[in-house]
Amino acid sequence: MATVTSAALTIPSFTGLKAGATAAKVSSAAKVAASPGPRVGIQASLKDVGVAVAATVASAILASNALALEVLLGGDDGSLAFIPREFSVSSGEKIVFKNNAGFPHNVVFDEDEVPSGVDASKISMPEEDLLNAPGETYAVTLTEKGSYSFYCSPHQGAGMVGKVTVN
Ligand SMILES: [Cu+2]
Repeated sequence: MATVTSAALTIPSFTGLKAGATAAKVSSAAKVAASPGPRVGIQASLKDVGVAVAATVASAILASNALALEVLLGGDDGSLAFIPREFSVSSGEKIVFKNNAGFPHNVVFDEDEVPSGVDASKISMPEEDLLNAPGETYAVTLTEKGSYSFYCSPHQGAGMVGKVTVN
């Protein structure tokens, strides 16, 4: 079940969305947003939304367990950031980090900021491994509940860091 941790959830605009196959995906995913409050758009079709999402998503957007949560590496505006920067997932939910702009990027979990018993190296990309092309992805599934911090090793100094809470 999806949970939304931030009351200030922003909703990506789907004005740029093309009709057709992607629209079908969005409507089936929209059922997930069962909680009261703002309606939550699912970012299953991020590639078609582009700029609107990069500009508006500052918080978590969650999919059901059946869907992967997509996190962009780099903003369309050239910002060196994970978008969203902080988010929550359910235990076992897949997280897909997708190269967007400003690459090369990678995804490295901080060994000091993962739940005890979790081996950060097993959920991280190797530090020397980089996503170099647009659309390349790195997927990870976290099962141990708790909070995890991660960063992009080439851009950690520029503030490209993020945090995921596994519920
Ligand atoms: Cu980076």
